[in-house]
Amino acid sequence: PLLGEAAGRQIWVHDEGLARAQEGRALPAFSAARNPNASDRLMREQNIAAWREERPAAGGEGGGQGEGEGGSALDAARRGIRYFQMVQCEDGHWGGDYGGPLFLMPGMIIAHYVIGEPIAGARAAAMRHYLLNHQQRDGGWGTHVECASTMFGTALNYVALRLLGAAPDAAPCAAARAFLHARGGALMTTSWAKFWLALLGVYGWDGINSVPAEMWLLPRWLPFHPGRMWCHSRMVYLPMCYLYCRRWTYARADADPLTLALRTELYTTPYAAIDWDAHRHACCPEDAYAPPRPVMRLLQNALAAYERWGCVGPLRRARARGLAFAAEYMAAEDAQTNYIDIGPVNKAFHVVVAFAEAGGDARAPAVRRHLQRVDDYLWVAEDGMKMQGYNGSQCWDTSFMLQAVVDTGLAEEFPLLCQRGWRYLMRTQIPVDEDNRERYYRHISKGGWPFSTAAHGWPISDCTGEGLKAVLALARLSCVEAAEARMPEQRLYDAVNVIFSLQNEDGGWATYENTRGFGWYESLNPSEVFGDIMIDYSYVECTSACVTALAAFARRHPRHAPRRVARAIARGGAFLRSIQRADGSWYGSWAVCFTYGTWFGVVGLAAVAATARRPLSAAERGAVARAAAFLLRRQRANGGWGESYLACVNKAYPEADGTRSTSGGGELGAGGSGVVQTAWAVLALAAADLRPGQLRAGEAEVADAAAIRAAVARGAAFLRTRQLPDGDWAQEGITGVFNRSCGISYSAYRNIFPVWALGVYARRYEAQR
Ligand code: LAN
Repeated sequence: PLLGEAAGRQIWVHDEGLARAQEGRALPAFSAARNPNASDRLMREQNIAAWREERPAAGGEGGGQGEGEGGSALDAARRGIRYFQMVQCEDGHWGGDYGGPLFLMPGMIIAHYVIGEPIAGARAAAMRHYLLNHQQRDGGWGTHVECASTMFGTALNYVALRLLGAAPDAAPCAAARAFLHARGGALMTTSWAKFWLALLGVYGWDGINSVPAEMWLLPRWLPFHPGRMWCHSRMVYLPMCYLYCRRWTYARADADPLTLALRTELYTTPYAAIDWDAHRHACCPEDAYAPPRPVMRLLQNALAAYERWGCVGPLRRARARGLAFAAEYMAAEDAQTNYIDIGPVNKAFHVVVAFAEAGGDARAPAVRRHLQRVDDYLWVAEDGMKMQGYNGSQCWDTSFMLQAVVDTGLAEEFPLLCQRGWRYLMRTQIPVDEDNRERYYRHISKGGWPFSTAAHGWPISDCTGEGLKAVLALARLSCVEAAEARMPEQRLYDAVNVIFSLQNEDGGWATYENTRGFGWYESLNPSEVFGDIMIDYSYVECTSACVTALAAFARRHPRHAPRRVARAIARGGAFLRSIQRADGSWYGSWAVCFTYGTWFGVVGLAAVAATARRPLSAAERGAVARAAAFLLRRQRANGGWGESYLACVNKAYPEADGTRSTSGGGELGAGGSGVVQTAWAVLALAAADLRPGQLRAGEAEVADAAAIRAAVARGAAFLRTRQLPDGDWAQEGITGVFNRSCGISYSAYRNIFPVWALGVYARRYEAQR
């Protein structure tokens, strides 16, 4: 049953009439060669055009652009909010382009093709536009928009382009084939790409490593069980096991001229002569960020033998039972998420699974429901139509923006913004646990906030933390109190309960669930391209978000479970200290990179002491001082900080001061600085400049207070020089990341974090000048 909740749903509809009226109008200029990140212009232009309230005067209040041209940092923050409130959607959320990965859309295109509903018309044209924009000079595509070409990106996007109607002898196709053939053809792409090719019938199933459905029948108490995996890996290998065990293949693969042509185009040797089994482990070395370990290869070889000889008698029945459970599990996931599914990979696989389960009938209700929810993943910007990494980042962006606005002290100037944002968070908090949740390895949900929408419904630890903080901050505003329904206290307690329940034994918080498996699971990581995906680890971001949320909650509701709150916070703080790096930084796993992690680390530690109403301990102060010293060392000559996604890949802050690092893309902004990283560093340093109550008696300020303040002022000045006249900032390099290696766009970050940093700077420092 579809939930009525539509808030946050972002879909693009092609308007034939409008398209005809605009024919000939130049598309916004876009050059992936200059910067592969689109600045989300189409959505922003539409929302701004629909804005009915007062518009900011050109150039904004308090003078022109940049520091030194008059106006204060607070004015700059205000201009930033005035601009960004026009981008807010009516239902209260911000969101935007959540593209970046280039390995997602091909799966969706293949899924449509194999169920007999190929993508065509305007949609296909918009997707082709995107693919061509992101094809690189060497003919290939990266795994995401900023990285050098990979066999993963190229094999998939080549096939996607062909399925969207490109002719094989068209120049882009010829160039892509040259890239593929020079590296051994599609036999050398990655396992996930091969899987899609096998579904399409242009790769042999014997060349795919086994994903046995029997694994779901293992007893739950075993140290290894797929139910203990990180939910994203679990939910990808679930449809894979189903499709693999059925060796499901596009029915017309042997007769369709297009698949027959692909069988010759993708390989350097005749298709019929390929020894598939010999290529199960083959993968181009450039792609292999996390090459499967020897023990996994042994296991895969044993499973290959099992697939050939062992799957008989009682074992056949076990497979059938495993398959039946997998089908039931996927149906439950579809129902729980309103057919959105947890992410873009299992979503595309489930389209095929629903079709297979319906005996190849594309009119079956489950298939139709799936197709209705494809649009949730598609996004249109000036670089074309893309598939996003999620059904959006609505709740996450909104929670941050609302906290930023409150922290500028300007919130009461923006009642509409606050009221709408409040309503979005109220509607998006998840009201109930999933039915039968234990059978499907689901954690509790009631009281949590998701990353995107209520209809998606998977709660996440840090989204719950940020959502709770935003709600607590807004509840005190008179513009919200006067106009909006109060949030029942019980709903706050439910959120706190979700946070409690997600704390791990190590004191930290992971993403969606507790850490259920063990570190050695990583030696069973079959993905080749993604690192640390097998279990849900504790992260600095999730831990800090939960610690600071509990601290904010305790300040307003000191009588609710005070001892439990205090203990959770203290354990969280100890965990944060335990994962600080020797150089004083924290590694950011979900955004780029050390500035992000360090911001979370510092504000987390500050919250620990604040809740205990004591000054920071010597250990905490030492940790904060080391973090500050790290940031001070990393500030660039122009006053900013800057990292590209390569900082996450290499686990090192980039030294390069150039605008582009030399190996494989990676955008750094002007003089090596970017506005988003600069904002995180400013926020982190301002938090590291401890106030009297945070210091021990007798200490007036931290040792390097003067250096911190000077650095913060230069950082804030940098943000102001980069602000555009309308209050926006230009889109720079990609700021999000996942699984160590893949960049993902957060196009709202360039507005949210500079506003936040300027606001904090203005209130804390500017007032005193
Ligand atoms: C996300 C998006 C949100 C993100 C934060 C909440 C920001 C983070 O703090 C915790 C991790 C989380 C929830 C996260 C995890 C990995 C996701 C789901 C993504 C980056 C969005 C897309 C990505 C997903 C794994 C992409 C599909 C690819 C696979 C390898 C399955």
